[in-house]
Amino acid sequence: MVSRSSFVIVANRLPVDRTIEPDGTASWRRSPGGLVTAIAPVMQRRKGAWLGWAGAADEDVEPFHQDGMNLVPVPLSAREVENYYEGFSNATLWPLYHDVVAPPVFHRHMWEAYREVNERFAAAAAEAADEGAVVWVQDYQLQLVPAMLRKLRPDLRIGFFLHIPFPPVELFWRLPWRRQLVEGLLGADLVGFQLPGGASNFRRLCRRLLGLPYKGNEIFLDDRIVRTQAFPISVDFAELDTMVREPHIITRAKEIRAELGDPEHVLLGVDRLDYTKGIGQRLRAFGELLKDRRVYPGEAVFVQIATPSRERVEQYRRLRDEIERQVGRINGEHSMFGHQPVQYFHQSYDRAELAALYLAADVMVVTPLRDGMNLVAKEYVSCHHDLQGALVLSEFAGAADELRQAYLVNPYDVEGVKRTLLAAMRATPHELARRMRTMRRRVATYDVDRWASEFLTALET
Ligand code: ADQ
Repeated sequence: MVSRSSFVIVANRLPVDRTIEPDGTASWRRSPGGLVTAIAPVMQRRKGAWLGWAGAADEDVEPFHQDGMNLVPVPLSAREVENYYEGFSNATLWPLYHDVVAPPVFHRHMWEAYREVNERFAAAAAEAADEGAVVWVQDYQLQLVPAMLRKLRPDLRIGFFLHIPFPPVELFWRLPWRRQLVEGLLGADLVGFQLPGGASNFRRLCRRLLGLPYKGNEIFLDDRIVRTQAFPISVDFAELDTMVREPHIITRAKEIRAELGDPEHVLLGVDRLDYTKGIGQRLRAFGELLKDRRVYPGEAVFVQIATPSRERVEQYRRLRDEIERQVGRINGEHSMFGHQPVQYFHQSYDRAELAALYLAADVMVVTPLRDGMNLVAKEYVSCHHDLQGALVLSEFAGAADELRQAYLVNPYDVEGVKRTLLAAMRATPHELARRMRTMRRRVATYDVDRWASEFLTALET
């Protein structure tokens, strides 16, 4: 029996990863990432509970305490991981919500698994929440939970936040289970999106699909009102800003540049290896600049960090092969002894190493074909109190709404990306400082704490 909490987070994953110590014992470590950092203080204050999958299939883990949070594991079988997580969440919803940049699959057995797992999360949340508690459901894997939970526990205050884009009606319409998903979300009192455009797509959809009237941010159901609103997520600005001033990070950034052969320009990409991130597009532009002799090998190095991601999904395996072939081709054509123009790493890094990389990079290249927000862009800005460094940012990333002073690009326009990369490499320190100063003001003000507190204030009033 779990003790009941007045504040409950429901997310696909728990905010901890299991690590195996050298002596073979297992322990839990808090996962890196803004969501946990932002929510942890609220959790500690309110004796909160966090429900989510612990990360291993076919395993029952008892609820446990970590960093002042009650963690409640929700089990998944290997089949459910395959059909609910890799299947319906990542092979149906993910591509559909990202402009169908890859074709989504529509399979009934995956939908069934999605529905069943959502039921399980809703039942677990109903069990963990105290009378009148606030429950905050996260992201596209759990869109049915709000309505399922309301049915079990009408006394709760339910919020939902979607971390990825909400697509236009014309794309969403393809989904055979469109009605169930929309009704699932409407179980919440407040549905949050990254951008106002996502919120208005959702309201239009509710009118077209269910004939529901709306006015401003509010959708009118028979017996209640659902609020829809944008809450652009952000990063822990202060943490990064402090970190990059530490001597060991500064030294590490210098080391990285030296290890790369002290080129004039270090360009950097940091992404999960995902087909929405436009990694191929940016490499192609850089490769062509070398080929056209507008950039000389030795003058610039492109460091691409690609975190392993969803490796059991077919499209991701193919993407990895494509990117690695592309890197091989560019390096094959343009390397010199002791110098490779593209340095590619299919690895994860800790926060300190990432901060040193951001600090070392002259040009941060963020070119998703579609992205809910993109935290990497905001992390880079947080790391440049020196007011140097250029951010090249896709118009299709949510972050472009706020970071208007970035070098904005259309990632589908290769010539445009090439021109913009050159402009970013050749900008004067004065120009860089002008842009960076404004972007930093924005991220410092709207940091991840503000995101969480604005959402919760809106949910509770
Ligand atoms: P993601 O698609 O995962 O997030 P992003 O917002 O860029 O994309 O966040 C990635 C995070 O992982 C960043 O904090 C980054 O530092 C970290 N990371 C990336 N590569 C890493 C590596 N090699 N080693 C260690 N850490 C690495 C989804 C949505 C986004 C939305 C976020 C938050 O797709 O649009 O911004 O959720 O809502």
